[in-house]
Amino acid sequence: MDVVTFGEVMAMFVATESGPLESVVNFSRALAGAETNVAIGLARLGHRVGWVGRVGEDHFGRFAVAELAHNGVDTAAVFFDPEAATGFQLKSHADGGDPEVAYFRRNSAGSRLAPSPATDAYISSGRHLHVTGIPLALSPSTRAFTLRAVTIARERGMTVSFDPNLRPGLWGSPEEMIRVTNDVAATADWVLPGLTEGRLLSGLPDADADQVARFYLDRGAQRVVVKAAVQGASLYTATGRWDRPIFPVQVVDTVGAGDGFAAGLISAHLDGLSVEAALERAAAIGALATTSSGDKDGLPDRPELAAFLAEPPA
Ligand code: CKP
Ligand code: MG
Repeated sequence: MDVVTFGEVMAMFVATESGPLESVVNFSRALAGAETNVAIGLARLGHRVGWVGRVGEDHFGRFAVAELAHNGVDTAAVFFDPEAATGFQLKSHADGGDPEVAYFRRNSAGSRLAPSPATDAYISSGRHLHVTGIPLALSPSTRAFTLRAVTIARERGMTVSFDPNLRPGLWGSPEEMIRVTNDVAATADWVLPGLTEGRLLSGLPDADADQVARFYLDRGAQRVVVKAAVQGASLYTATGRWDRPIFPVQVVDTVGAGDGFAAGLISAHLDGLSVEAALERAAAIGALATTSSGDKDGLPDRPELAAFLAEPPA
């Protein structure tokens, strides 16, 4: 595998009309899960990528695995759990702003992911490990899985990217979220926080991108990319800073932009691109992810990416 990632995949029902979730009548079925979004983004670009997780032995579990396989993600390490159901979520685009999301994932099959010799071996088969903060929050066993995966990657000399993906509603307390997330971020080569996430995690509520980056560079990160929504993103190393504006696309839904961005960065790393070209690819895929209401539907294949970069929106 070029890339291995893991987490929880869910069915998602996206409102097909606008309004608060309690009023919406019609929904369309899609797939959700930050790490599966990244995996699909990479697979569509032709990289060999595997996702590790648990789903229920149920309709949503079969749907999720079929959808991953159809998109070219390796599902050999996905376990069908006979004792728990696949989680799902609802999403509605009320007028403007970020969508409203409701999770139905407590005690789900995905939250029962736990380390095993088989998953250890599977993770070892990768060159790069992509981690997000969500499995740190879901349950003690998914947290143990995350810590184990990072340890294996470190032992094997794999590169590790970490997207904090803070979901305060999934954590016991903000203090625990900040402490555990920063502990894992300190073990990664690349840390990819949003600016708002970085302010919360650094304990510097007014920090700018430079200060957030400094916080993680001081803790051992090789690269920090701070994503500041419409202000664009900045990549930092110990010796430099590169700024990248956003591509001005017609935004339908911002959910999934961070995952598209991560897929672009990892893909550029695998292809050996320059920092500038890596940021351009990340920004392009992040932008394309926002052009559809599903979290992964806007993710491009190679020809779509090339066409977008050849004629970017002005
Ligand atoms: O940070 P992003 O907007 O890129 O992440 C979106 C995903 O996994 C989405 O698919 C959702 O299901 C989730 O993050 C989550 O668990 O919140
Ligand atoms: Mg995110």
